Amino acid sequence: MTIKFAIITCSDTRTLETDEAGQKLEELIAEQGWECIRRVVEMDERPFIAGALLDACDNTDADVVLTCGGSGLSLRDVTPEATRDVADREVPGIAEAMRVHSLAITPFAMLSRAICAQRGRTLIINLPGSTKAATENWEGIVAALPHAVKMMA
Ligand code: MTE
Ligand code: CU1
Repeated sequence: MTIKFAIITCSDTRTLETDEAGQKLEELIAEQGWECIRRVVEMDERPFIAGALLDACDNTDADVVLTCGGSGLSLRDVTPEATRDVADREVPGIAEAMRVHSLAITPFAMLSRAICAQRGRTLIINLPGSTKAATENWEGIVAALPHAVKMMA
């Protein structure tokens, strides 16, 4: 079963070309035999991120939208808030699993405010912004994604 992904990197400083974590997520998706249909970079502005989430959920056939970055404690970090703005309901277990997995690697994992949520038949997952952290969080949840997508069909 293929899963279609969109990636939204939330950063004031990155561009598509310098978005190393987003590029790494594309590789991790391809490794599973899945498909990335879109990758964009948005500034850390809540309405911009919410708009990009709405567009990816409602105007593409992405099953899963990954955000990358903006989930920490800096005052510019607003990705979880933008996610909540567009969410129908949260899926807390996915964020819990990311933090459980990540806390075995670094205590900084507790500083993630990431959430996961559903909008219609699309799952939104907040991942952290560094390449290392995004990769580790992905590894903590990847096994459950096919069943999650199957349930939303
Ligand atoms: N999770 C893992 N597995 N590895 C990491 O290095 N970094 C943490 C956390 N989660 C980290 C991690 C740090 S330092 C922060 S600030 C938060 O993710 C939020 O990251 P973000 O602001 O880039 O979204
Ligand atoms: Cu941090």
